[in-house]
Amino acid sequence: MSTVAEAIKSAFAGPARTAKANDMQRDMLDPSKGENYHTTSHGVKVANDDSWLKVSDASGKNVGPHLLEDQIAREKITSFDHERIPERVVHARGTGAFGHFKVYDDRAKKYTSAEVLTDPRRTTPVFVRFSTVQGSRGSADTVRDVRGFAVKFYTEEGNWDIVGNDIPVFFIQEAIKFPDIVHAVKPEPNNEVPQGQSAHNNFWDFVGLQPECMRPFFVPFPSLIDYLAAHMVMWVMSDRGVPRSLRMMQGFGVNTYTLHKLHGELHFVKFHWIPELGVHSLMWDEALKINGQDPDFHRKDLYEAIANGIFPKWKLCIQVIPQSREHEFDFDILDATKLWPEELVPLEEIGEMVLDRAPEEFFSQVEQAAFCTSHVVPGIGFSDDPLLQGRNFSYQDTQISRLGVNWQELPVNRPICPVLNHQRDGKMRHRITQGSINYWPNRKEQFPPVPPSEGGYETYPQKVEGMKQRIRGAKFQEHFNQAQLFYNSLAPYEKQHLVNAISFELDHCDDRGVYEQYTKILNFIDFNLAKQVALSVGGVVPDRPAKPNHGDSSRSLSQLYYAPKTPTIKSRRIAILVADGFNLAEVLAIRAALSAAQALTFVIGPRRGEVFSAEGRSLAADHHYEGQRSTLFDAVFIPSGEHAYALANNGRAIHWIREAFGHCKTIGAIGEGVYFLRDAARLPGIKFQDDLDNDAVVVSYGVVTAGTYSLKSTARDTLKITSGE
Ligand code: HDD
Repeated sequence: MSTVAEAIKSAFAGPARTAKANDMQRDMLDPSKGENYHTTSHGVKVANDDSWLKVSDASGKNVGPHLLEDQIAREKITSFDHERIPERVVHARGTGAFGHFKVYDDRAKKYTSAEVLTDPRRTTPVFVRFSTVQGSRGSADTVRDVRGFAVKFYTEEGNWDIVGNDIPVFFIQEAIKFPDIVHAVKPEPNNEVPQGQSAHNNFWDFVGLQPECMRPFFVPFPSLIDYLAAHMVMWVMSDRGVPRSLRMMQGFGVNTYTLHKLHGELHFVKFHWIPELGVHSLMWDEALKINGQDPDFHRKDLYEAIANGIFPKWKLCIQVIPQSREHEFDFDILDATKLWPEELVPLEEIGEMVLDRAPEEFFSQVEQAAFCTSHVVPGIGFSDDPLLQGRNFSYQDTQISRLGVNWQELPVNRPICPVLNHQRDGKMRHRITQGSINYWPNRKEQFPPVPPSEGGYETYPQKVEGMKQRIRGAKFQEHFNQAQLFYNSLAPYEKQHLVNAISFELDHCDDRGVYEQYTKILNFIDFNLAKQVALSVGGVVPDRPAKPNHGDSSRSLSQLYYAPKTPTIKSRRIAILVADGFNLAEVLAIRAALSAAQALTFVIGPRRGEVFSAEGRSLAADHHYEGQRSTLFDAVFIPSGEHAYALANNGRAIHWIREAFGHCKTIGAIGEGVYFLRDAARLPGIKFQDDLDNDAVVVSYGVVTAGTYSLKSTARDTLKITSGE
């Protein structure tokens, strides 16, 4: 067996899903095991880690300055001074987790030789980093923004990265515009405002100030100026911009890649991740409040689910177009501002990814994680998608400035398979390669290239012919058809949320020219949309559409399409609101039933710690009413018992329920709990029956269902607390 084969075998020894964990073990320190004392970074034991060396008298009184001589203090301070690395220029705020990926079968073999996509016996370790785009490292999680969804597969043939987002299209078509869109959306250069949002003049100026769209639709000459963002703006302003959880988002590779095998036809491909739990969002009001109440809401939610063994799962799907059909569509399939409607190119489900391990140390495993679109493995390649071509340059480059030229040696980034080449030196080189050879060809035949038939990466031999020009094709210059398609595909309430979101953002622009201009652009997408937004933000109210809406829709563009076939409350956070005097039996029963359905329950009481039931038995409240507000939960249950009168006299408890109701949370109550809802919380628009004794109610989406629900039956029957769509 060759050395390479041996190395692969030993790296993957044991269960393959733990291969990356085993690999990182080499660099891991478990402080609870082995030696336990303090040393300098050069290994000398430290006798005093609390005082800087200084001059004092015999009594210990300080009589002189600190001494520069203190090598121990100097080393500690210098190390601290250099703790930070530059944050990512975009996607600075993020979190991540490890897991594994497996294909269901070998159906993708007709397209590709990539074994990660075709060998069902393999389990490939993965690391996924989720992020927001605009804000800095310390910004909040639930801002309105695109979410990054970057997946690193540690395959036996090397690392493969799908550096995607939770939205299938991008703002721009050409990488050369990336610095402009990023500068426009990021805080403005004069005052560094705003943080964690796109609601400011520069962003809306950039996405609105594009002269072409004001001309007739067909632009008869090649244009260098973009007007492309219309489609993606619709997505970000929709509910997609405020996900309920990172675990409830779709992921998209966005760019068009290619699949190929030796001597086969080239296929264009788009990658999709579909979450097991469906696609769900926060309400905007909720998101705004969570930003203040718990800015780490998303990262905590990810780790909470993993810690409770409810591992986030996504299906990997592909859309494939053979090269021979490239020009059959009325959009260019290499244009990253366009999606491939599923009605035209169906999704093929090929595998599943599970995240089951949180990082042990954030900095070394998440902050230092680095992705490159150019990292592909044999059988997967690039297309001429101009955005992808530019990205392939940009990522490697940015990693060098963020982490140094040897960034691929860092534990989270290094492949599991052997890395054997003649690249050497550079800052922070870790590996020590023995011997005198560092070039190819060499007399020892060390590290020879590998022919494609034995696994060497082969670029698909594509025929190319043309003129060198800075232009874009005609199909690249149509920007509104798919923006309309997206808008038309939304449910009425999703459309309303979109109107509200754009209205919020434009209201934050104080330059009249900017918000007036964007309301004009909306009229190229939909007349009603433009009218509603213009009326609320003082924009230009149109009297007729600037472009007729074609009326087409695609059902998979609404989040509703992804509701799981069997409704689930797995991992949902359910609050049980109590005061002293509650009915303990009901609380225990509902807790048991909800836990059986893998929901997470939290008792919220007047204080953290002991609260007392009607019989005087104690139960530990996880939080108090002020500590954790309704925004942090998916549903709430109020048991019966005299405690309801205490709740009814507590303004915060009333606010708790009213706010939950306002955010369309499911609310369940029994007995006196129902009186609390009816007489104290007075949920608007809800009619309760007159006689509610011993009854239970569920209020869901403003509809009340009364009846006697059994607390002993199965979790699904119990109060029918279901996840909100
Ligand atoms: Fe990018 C980071 C996704 C276009 C240049 N990008 C970055 C991350 C994600 C994406 C998820 C965070 C990776 C991580 O977690 O470390 N970017 C996208 C998508 C795009 C896209 C889906 C469009 C299809 N990006 C894009 C272009 C360029 C860049 C056109 C430059 C020409 N992106 C970068 C970057 C970043 C980055 C500056 C910042 C940090 C990093 O790369 O590692 O190089």
